[in-house]
Amino acid sequence: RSLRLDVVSIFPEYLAPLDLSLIGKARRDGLIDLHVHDLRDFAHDRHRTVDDSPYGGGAGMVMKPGPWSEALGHVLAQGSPPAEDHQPRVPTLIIPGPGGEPFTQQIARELSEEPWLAFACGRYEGIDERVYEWAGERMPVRVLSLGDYVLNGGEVAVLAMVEAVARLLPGVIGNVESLVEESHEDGLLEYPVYTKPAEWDGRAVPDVLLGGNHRAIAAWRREQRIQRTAQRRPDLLPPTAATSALSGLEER
Ligand code: 6GU
Repeated sequence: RSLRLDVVSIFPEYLAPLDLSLIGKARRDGLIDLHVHDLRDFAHDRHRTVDDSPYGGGAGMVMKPGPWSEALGHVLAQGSPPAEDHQPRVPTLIIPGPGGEPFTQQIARELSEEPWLAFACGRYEGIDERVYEWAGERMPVRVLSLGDYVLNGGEVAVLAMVEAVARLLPGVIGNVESLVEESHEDGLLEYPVYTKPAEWDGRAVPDVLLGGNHRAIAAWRREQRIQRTAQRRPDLLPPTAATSALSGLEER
């Protein structure tokens, strides 16, 4: 089974990195079937116009609905071959945007279990709201944000989301163990890692890691994960009483 991906953008070249590295290998191995579409191919005027000024005034330009419905209609039509049972198959449409639901590891997991994902990359001040309605009447739609900052368009977000999803597909990452012992898979950040030499620049690798006491190493790593999460991402931890108990810090 392979994951079909369709991406619609006015900058299809922005998606070129998906030819590289692990994702490129997954495509060559047939695990990912990626199709990038140029939104301007679905604008039929001389200048291939995809944007216009906002009704009601305001800064910037808004993406016109017509090219979007044509592009998404094209994706729907030439998408997946008809299923055995003749049930119409549709992609889940992801629209990246800073106003979306936060994209998390859990969402990456959910998306990695679907057969077909489409991505609509907005630019400018956004896409005409009626496109969300039109698409929502035809396929599941999720508006997803990478975080609380603003990018110029959805393309970089699609690169991040496709990478997060693709590496969860069976066969994309050789070492399956490296997938479970990771930040955000179990709610704690990762422990610090070290390699040779045992002393470098006057800095020693923590003794416990050189000792070969696997119980002690596991306990040290767990403590490091809790400390690190408390310091950098306190929002990920349960309320403090529970945390102190977890960490063995409670007063006796
Ligand atoms: Cl998903 N898109 C855009 N345009 N900006 C963002 C974002 C997405 N996530 C954070 N900022």
